[in-house]
Amino acid sequence: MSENKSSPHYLFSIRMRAAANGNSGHERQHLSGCERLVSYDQMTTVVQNLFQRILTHTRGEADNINIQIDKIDRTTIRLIPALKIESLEFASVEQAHGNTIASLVDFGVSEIAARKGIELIKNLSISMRGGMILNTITGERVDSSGARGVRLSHMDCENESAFLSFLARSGVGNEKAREAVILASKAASAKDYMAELCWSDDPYYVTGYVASKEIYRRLSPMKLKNDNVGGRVFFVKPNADLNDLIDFFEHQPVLVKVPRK
Ligand code: PML
Repeated sequence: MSENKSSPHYLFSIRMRAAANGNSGHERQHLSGCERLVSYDQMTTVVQNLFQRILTHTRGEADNINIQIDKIDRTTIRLIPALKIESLEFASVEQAHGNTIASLVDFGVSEIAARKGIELIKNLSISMRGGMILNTITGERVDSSGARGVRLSHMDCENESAFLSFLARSGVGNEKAREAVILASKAASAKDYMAELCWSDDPYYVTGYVASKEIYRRLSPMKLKNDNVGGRVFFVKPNADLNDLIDFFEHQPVLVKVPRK
């Protein structure tokens, strides 16, 4: 890192990924990933914590761990609002998926596209690093990122303690949900975004969510326990500028701001 690294004018984007070698020995299988955007003073602790998490994740042993740190000029960071959190519990995956479809339709996604999103995640044989982008009307996949998917990056909350108390007030208290609310809030602030659907690839974590431009609706169970495949789908307007959207998802630094108590 060059000069001025501890200056308040900069934050640091920390990205950590764990992967396993595929059967062929060539293709890497995504195991776990995490993102933070922190000050220079916080960096050592955050890197240690993320590293610890990557080492103890539940999806198998890593053959490769990649850590990338980039200095970010604060003037390039956009401040965006957090989505409002709701949580719903269901007796079965089928019921949760039924509500998922109704929620997505409510958020402006066609029923065909909503069903397609669920099927695409259900039919994955291995988890993707990023998400798939679908046309919100036809359900057609419009990105060309293949099995990798489009990964959102360069994001965090603006104020850690305010964010944690916002999560607690919303009845949420775990790291997965913390990261997912930040990711979904960033996605929701993109121009041509309509909605998102996601459930985790953690075999012990069965809560997923649907999100709109305003709401982050948690639904449980979105899959059966011991299923280690999950995924993420973004629904976008039919005339979306995909280059612009993907550039925003991957590169635009954002900090998520929560409403005051
Ligand atoms: C993921 O692991 O990326 C998905 C996390 C889903 C979190 C759902 C929640 O508990 O709010």
